[in-house]
Amino acid sequence: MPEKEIKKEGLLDLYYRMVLIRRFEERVNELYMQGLIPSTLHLYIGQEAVAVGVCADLKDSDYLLSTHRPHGHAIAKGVDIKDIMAELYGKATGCCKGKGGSMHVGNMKVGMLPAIAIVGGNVPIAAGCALAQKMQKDGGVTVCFSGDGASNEGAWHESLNAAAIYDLPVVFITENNLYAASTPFHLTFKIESVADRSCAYGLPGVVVDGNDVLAVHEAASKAIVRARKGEGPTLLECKTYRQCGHSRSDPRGYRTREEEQEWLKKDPIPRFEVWLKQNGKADEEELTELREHVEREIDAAIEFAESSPLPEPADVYTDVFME
Ligand SMILES: Cc1ncc(C[n+]2csc(CCOP(=O)(O)OP(=O)(O)O)c2C)c(N)n1
Ligand SMILES: [Mg+2]
Repeated sequence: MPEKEIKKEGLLDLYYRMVLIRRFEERVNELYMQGLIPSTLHLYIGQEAVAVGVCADLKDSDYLLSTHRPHGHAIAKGVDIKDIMAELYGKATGCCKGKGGSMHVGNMKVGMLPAIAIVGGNVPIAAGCALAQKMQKDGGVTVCFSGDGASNEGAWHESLNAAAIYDLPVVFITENNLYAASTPFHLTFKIESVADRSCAYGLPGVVVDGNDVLAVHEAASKAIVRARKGEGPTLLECKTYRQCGHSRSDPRGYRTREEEQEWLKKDPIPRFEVWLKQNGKADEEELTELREHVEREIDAAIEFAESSPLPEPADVYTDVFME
């Protein structure tokens, strides 16, 4: 693993955030299976190193655009897990007052636009946010997460081209988890990497091991610095794997159990744990303490969501249409 100069506290924070995302989703999945959470879920389990590595250097004033798989992005950007949990329960205290649900979590106070579930639909909006930041000269950066599948949408190409010609302060992150729902990467791409497309639009294309949080962090930091300096956008492709099905009730017949086992060996969390210990950055006691802290935080979030009220019927049209 490459090591960007990160102090011990920062390294432990990377670990803590990845575990928080993982355990949040595992607990949410249990609640969903018990019928306590309505709607649907797209779990981010296995991809945590991408969100955490990218967001570590962002400020609340920087923007983040997310997808139908947004819990990890939201937690990494600093959206309070109580607000996310309440949103998943459809409660009035949720980050979208219970009207968005899983696929639209976000909070502008920490720079996360409510997530957009139209595949590729967030990418032009990211370019627009970055154009605003450039015009306002506020030094802000936009990061935009999308999947391998999204990079076959026309809007993705138009947005990268526009961002490149205007040198916009945006980092496009492709989370290549090898599948777009049930469609494998190799059936929809004649090239090895999505990042190879960057040369068509004149921006740097970088490929990184998306299950290595330090590698992601190092690559994302460089792209963010470049964007802040006014040098333009970067396309950062993180090669990763979603460990669960695409969404609820996915029997995963389009991939083999052997392939899944191979990727489990590269699970970003145990991998980073080993690195932390081998490099004398943390011992088992410290990591256990962090994990216990995470459980308590999630317990509190569930309690908050369960004890919160549902939205009032009279508020059904509030915040829905532009006044
Ligand atoms: C424009 C559009 N087409 C289809 C869908 C249905 N859909 C939701 S997620 C998804 C797959 C997206 O794959 P990818 O971009 O690789 O993201 P991943 O699910 O792997 O995170 C599809 C087809 C949608 N939401 N929007
Ligand atoms: Mg995908």
